[in-house]
Amino acid sequence: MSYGSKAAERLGGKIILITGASAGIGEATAREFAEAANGNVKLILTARRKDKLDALANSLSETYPNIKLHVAEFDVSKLDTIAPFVANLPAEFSDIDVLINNAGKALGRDPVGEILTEDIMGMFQTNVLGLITLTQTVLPIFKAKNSGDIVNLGSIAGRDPYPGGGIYCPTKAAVKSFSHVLRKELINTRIRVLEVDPGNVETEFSIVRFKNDISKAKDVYKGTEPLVAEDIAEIIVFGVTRKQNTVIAETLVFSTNQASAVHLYRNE
Ligand code: 8X3
Repeated sequence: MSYGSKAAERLGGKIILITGASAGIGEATAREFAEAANGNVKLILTARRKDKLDALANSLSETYPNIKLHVAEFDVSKLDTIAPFVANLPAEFSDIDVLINNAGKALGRDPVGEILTEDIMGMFQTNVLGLITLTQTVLPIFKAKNSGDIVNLGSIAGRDPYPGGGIYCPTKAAVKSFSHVLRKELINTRIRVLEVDPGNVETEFSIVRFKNDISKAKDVYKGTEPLVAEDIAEIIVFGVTRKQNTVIAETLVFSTNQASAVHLYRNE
């Protein structure tokens, strides 16, 4: 999507750190920022799957020869690696301007009482502890220059908890609560906190949730016209490219045929 010259100007030369950039919303957001800035950005692309990040970086460099990219294998759930990762960023990428806390996952839909401990730990470790720790680590950089954007990926699950979401929903509610606290604590700064809460988005999300059971994953979107990663990426980039005095604090994003976590119109 074209955001026009204002957006390109506002993004010009900014350093943007994206977690979970190897696929889905993270990857689409990287592409969207590159396009909106016409390549005049510095992207720090992080995820666990380095091969996918390399492929994304190659594709971005081909389209935007002027773009600056730093690709790093980085797992936000490994909390003790976060501070060294940020401290050891190459000088050209160290003064981060925008943090996109995108990495997150759902594991299973088991009812409470039957949830695997490893799934509980996995979701909290990435969605909550990783997000909080990375934000805490980057925040001093923003405070030092009194500017910066934190974009937290929440979910309809954080607003409208549903059966089978005994852990995923609370993790996203935690993201919402954390975002609120941050926005209030930073009220006397020029640091902006944006939270984007998607409904159903067809990405690897459900494949991960159902542990590679493709047919179960496909059933989630059956008969619907779900959002795709690019739809959310457009909203993230739109938010970040608003005037400095404007913060799109919270955005709930559904496909046209979704009205709550469980209200979905299926044309079948
Ligand atoms: C993803 C949407 O409805 O599966 O965050 O929780 S949902």
